[in-house]
Amino acid sequence: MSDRLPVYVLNGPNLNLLGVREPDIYGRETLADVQALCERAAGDATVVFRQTNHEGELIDWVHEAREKASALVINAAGYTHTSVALLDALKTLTIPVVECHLSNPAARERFRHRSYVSAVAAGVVSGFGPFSYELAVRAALRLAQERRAAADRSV
Ligand code: CA2
Repeated sequence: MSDRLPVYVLNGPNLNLLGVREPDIYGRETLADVQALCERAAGDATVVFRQTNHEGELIDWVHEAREKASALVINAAGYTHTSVALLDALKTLTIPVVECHLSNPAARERFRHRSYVSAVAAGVVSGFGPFSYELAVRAALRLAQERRAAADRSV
């Protein structure tokens, strides 16, 4: 069994409707499909995959990740563009954070161009549909592994 902490993949509001509504924007794959993709991309590593429609719950999970995760992938959905509270929570993390989006917010309406998550993210993956998650999980695992290697070197 691995002694490594899991990668957390947290999803914000309305992403539970993935594959059910607006397939022309967000595609036909469901959030369960995206979860399976993340688990495959993680290989031996464990993925904790969650979705909520509630800002406070998302923030509670970010706090939980502080102690229990090796890295965080987050698609905060609409809260990406609005939530200072989420930014404040993310700022308390010392683990790597990878921001992830299905669509490319920079190519959409102006109000989607600002991201409060980007300020604390090691990197952003957007615009590739569910494949964004695969790339984001791989990046998060790589960053977590680099952190472990650096910590091992310093003892
Ligand atoms: O592209 C992304 O992943 C977004 O985070 C999705 C958010 C949007 O507010 C961001 O600007 C970009 C919206 C998530 C809503 O998801 C739905 C999925 C299916 C049907 C309706 C909404």
